[in-house]
Amino acid sequence: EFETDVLSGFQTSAVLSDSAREKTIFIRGKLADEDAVVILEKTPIREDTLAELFTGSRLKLEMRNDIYSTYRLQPPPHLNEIKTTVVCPATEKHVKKYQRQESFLVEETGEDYKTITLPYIQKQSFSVQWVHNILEKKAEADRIVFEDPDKEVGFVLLPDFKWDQKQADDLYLIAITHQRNIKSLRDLTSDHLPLLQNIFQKGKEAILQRYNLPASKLRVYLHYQPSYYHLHVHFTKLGYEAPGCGVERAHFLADVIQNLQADTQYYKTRTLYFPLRADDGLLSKFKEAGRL
Ligand code: M7G
Repeated sequence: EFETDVLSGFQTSAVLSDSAREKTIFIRGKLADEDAVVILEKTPIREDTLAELFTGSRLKLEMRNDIYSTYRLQPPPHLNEIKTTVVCPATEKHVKKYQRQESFLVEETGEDYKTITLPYIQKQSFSVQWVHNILEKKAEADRIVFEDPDKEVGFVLLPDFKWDQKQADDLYLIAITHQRNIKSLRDLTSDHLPLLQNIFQKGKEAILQRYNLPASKLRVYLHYQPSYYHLHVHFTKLGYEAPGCGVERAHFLADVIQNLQADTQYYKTRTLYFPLRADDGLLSKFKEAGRL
């Protein structure tokens, strides 16, 4: 950890979205002449800091009425941090990802995938450089929780950048495959079962060891469509509703494994359903093809 003033020159141009309930705000702006997106998020109050919060804070009374009173509590600085994520330089696609938008459910047949989706994602998807950096230990190497280095069935398990690792209540890790040619669920066949089973098994074991959280407390799933087309699996704590992770895109890894055991072509042939935002280029492609 080191201190930096990178955000002191940030010029806000627009609020892309915010949520009082999630205590987040997504801002677009300029950082040293480059487009940037900044995400601010207040983090959960941790039980293990309560004693310090109560003894070490300044308290101002706002009102008192009968048995009721409200206060403003000013915690010591280290208990009053805001989790901050910066994307810079941000592309137009990043801005769209974080902008509040109406969404529409798309029905994608196996044929639609080949004729509409695949050509689109081949030209239009986010860079997966950050994924390669993790696999090559060029970034986040010190955050790796577990690695199986095998070229075929291996993967890296590490905290998702949505998780600050301060408390297990919002535990969020991702497992990234060493294989680089699997874009998404649609590429999977029964040939990938050893890989998927390996991630499922060893991922759960590593999380039990490191965080003392058993499999019965985990939600293990893939997104379709993902934002990044390099196969990865999400591990989150059951009961935690991660911001921006609606149910519509989630496919349980356990189901994926069973579906492939039953039918090797399952994800090549099935119709898959997922939401797309109003301004998503892929949505326009489905419209142009008369599929919406
Ligand atoms: P996804 O299903 O492709 O997209 O998941 P989503 O963001 O629409 O859910 C990618 C996951 O990788 C997300 O949970 C991101 O929070 C996480 N992620 C993205 N980036 C750029 C990074 C990164 O640089 N480091 C880490 N550790 N996680 C990231």
